[in-house]
Amino acid sequence: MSELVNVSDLAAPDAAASDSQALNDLPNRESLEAYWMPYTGNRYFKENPLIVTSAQGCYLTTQEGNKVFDGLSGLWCCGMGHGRPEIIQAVTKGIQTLDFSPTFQVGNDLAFKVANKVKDLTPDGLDYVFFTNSGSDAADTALKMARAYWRQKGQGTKTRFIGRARGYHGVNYGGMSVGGIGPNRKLFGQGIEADHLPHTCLRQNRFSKGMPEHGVELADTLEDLVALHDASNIAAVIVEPMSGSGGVVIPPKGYLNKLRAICDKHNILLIFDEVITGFGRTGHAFGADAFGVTPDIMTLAKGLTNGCVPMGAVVSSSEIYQTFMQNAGPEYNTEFPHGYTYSAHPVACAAALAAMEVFEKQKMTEKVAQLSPYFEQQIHQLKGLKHVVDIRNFGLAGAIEIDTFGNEPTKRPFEIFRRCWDAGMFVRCGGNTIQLAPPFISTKEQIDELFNVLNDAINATH
Ligand code: PXG
Ligand code: PLP
Repeated sequence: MSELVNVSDLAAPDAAASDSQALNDLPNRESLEAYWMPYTGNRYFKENPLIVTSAQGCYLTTQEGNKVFDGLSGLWCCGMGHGRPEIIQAVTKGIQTLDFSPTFQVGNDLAFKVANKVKDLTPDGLDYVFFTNSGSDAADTALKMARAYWRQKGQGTKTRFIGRARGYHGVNYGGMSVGGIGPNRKLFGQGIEADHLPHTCLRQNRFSKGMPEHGVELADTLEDLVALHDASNIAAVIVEPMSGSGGVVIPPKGYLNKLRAICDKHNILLIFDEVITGFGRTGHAFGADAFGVTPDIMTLAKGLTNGCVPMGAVVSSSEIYQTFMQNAGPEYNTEFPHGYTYSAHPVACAAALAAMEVFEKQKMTEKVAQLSPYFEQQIHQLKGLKHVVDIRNFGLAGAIEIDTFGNEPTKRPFEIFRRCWDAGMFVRCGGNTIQLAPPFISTKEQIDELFNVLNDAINATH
């Protein structure tokens, strides 16, 4: 927090005043009813609400005035900490200058700057940037881009997608279909044509530090799917270089290189969903840099604006962009009939430009690279605690897999999450795991506190 300058003249009218206001205004049960909360057990929540009213640096402040360390950087999105003055200033100025401008057939000046900056930061070969509102929109945009690309190449039968078990690509129909987390799909009926590679959480990889040794051969299952469907029917493989929501699943050594090679051999596009791995989380700018493999298409969101304004992006190779340009007829024709009202929203662009500037100037990747060995050492101290069946980590991301209670895999993680919150620590429960992604600006003392609280919470859980 020490590096943050005073924001009293920029930040929300008066954070202290709004906190005391909130204290006088604790919600009653009825006032919580109308909000149908996302990915939440609404019935439990509304009887036991957790409500945040402000945030600064690494801490959230609750309605009751308690400080909670943000051990997941929001939802993996505020790696650089909350309330960054440079970003607040840019957003404030941005909205005063241009609140909205038409997005189709007209561009706003900041959009071009953001695109150029994203192009500069992402690996060579990823050169064209299409904007979306979220990671889910980015995933669906990438899938549509892949199908349309092949169609324009005269290979319109290449429509199938291959995702991976435990993968998460957001909640829209395309992303849901290629995703591999059962509970996210089973209520929603027919999706789009997709198969799934197996995940790489092998028993012999348990308690690996960083990239696991075993499992490179699991990439060969892609050959089996190619044999089943034929490459002439497959548009793309989509994976997170490192799965986040699926429980921080780190690619085995050599695995992503092998996926890349098999995709090249069969003329299948490779899409990396970098919504979580983008912008520093791995100790490199992108997962592609961390693991040394470049995809044909990359999706981004979250860290693009440090979470403060919704925005996503799809970054494509020149070959893909040029294929659209060459096949659309007269120059005034739309080449990609796709886009959102809020694609490249000027306020989001202002946030993204400022966030990327902070990301570079404050050397965020170096901060992560410096802190992650300590994070690794501390997270593995939890080995041996009751209920702990696996611990995985990479960069400033980690997961602790918790033994299933009867046939209720999510029960203990949920209990641990609530216990941690009460002790001033936000950790995420997802499936049978506790997930951690502390802010890049965390101190070693804060990491210690995170694991002390977690240690006690796990011990106290039945
Ligand atoms: N792809 C990946 C890899 C993601 O992690 C999305 C797409 C969807 O992004 P939007 O912006 O539509 O949510 C995500 C989002 C968690 C958690 O606790 C993870 C996400 C979202 C909410 C919670 O693991 N990931
Ligand atoms: N539904 C209707 C009726 C619309 O008019 C639009 C956009 O014009 C949409 C959905 C899509 O909204 P968005 O562009 O914000 O994704």
